[in-house]
Amino acid sequence: MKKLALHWQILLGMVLGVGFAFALSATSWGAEFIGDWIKPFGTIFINALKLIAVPLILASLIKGVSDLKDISKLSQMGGRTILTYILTTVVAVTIGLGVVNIIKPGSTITKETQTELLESYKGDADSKIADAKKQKESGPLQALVDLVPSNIFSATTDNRNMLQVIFFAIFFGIGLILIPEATAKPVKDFFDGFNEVILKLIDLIMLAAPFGVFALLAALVVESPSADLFAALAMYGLSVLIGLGLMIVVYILIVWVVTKRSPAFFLNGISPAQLLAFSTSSSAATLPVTMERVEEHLGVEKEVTSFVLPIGATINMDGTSLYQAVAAVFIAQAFGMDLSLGAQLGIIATATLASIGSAAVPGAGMVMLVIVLGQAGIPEAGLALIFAVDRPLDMCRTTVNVTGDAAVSMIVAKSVGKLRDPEVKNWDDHYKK
Ligand code: DAS
Repeated sequence: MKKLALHWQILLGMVLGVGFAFALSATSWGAEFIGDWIKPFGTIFINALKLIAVPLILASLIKGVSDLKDISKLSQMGGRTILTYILTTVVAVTIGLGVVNIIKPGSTITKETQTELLESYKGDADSKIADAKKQKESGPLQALVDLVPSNIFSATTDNRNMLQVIFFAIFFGIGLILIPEATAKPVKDFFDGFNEVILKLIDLIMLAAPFGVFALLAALVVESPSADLFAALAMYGLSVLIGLGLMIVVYILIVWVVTKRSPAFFLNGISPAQLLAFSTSSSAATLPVTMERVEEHLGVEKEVTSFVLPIGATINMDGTSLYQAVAAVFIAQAFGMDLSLGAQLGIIATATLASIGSAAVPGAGMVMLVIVLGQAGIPEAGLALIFAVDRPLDMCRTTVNVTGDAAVSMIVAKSVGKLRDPEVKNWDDHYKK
């Protein structure tokens, strides 16, 4: 049978996972069975992807930077990348504020549901508030200090330290540019080969993708909150989803106008990474596939993908910043607070900064939301109101985070003349390589 294109394989795994979980939810033992015997395979799949994310960043970034030959190109691309990321994040937060002020989901939540949520999710909210307090207590330059790892091997131990790995890889790549070409060549060849091996490992892991997402979605269905909670928070969830949907349209339009690539071309190229982001709720776990899709199906040269995408996975979280704007105003509305325009503009600034600080792992956006709430004078305990539906919304905002990274990498590539016609017309050609 002709091999199914990757996004159909992933979609099939997702649909079967949801169907399987719903079928078993009719039994008394279903949830436990899925938790004990199915969910672990989803965890293994995500861990395998994260396992290769760090070596992939190291190898591809060191190679990408050292191929730049001179440092001025590095700062040129770096400047364009960071600026474009900040611009798309500000647009995302503004869309979020627009949607939540129009729909006003906070006015639809009843007092008894509010009380129930505040009580039942108080523990969860308190732990996120404690995490955020730790982050706030560190000085204003802590994020800068955290950028430089004291030990590269400890830096590679946790995906939250991805920025430290990126810093080391760029630093090492600069060193390679500055030493004589003859001495640098064997080192660059090594990282070339290392990169090829990692890309092959990605292919192998992706062979398990349908089974991995099957397990992830089955686990999600059995762990999802009760239907009445979804109903009570439906307008809030809808506000986030409308905002995220509008952000995807913005990306498609920007890519269409700036790079002349059609919406169908863009979505067909990035959809496997989007589906993986949706299933894993982790930009870090999705990064290896995002890099391969953007490079081989969207035509962005490696020296751009190896630089722009790892940085994007850590600091460019447009979906998260949009969600933080909607959540903050929703909580304010639920508490009967009328936020001034000044407070809402303040949310644009803090949500943009907060999404940069969010780690590329599930639920990270929630911790930074406490910072946004604090800055806007909104009760942080209100976090409990949105906990119940955070996981499905995390899946959606992570999908937007990854889509934004891909769109920006195409725009940056176009601006430095590194966007080519993709060599791989479809995923199968890649396997034949
Ligand atoms: N799940 C995060 C990510 O990986 C985003 C978030 O928590 O909002 O992008």
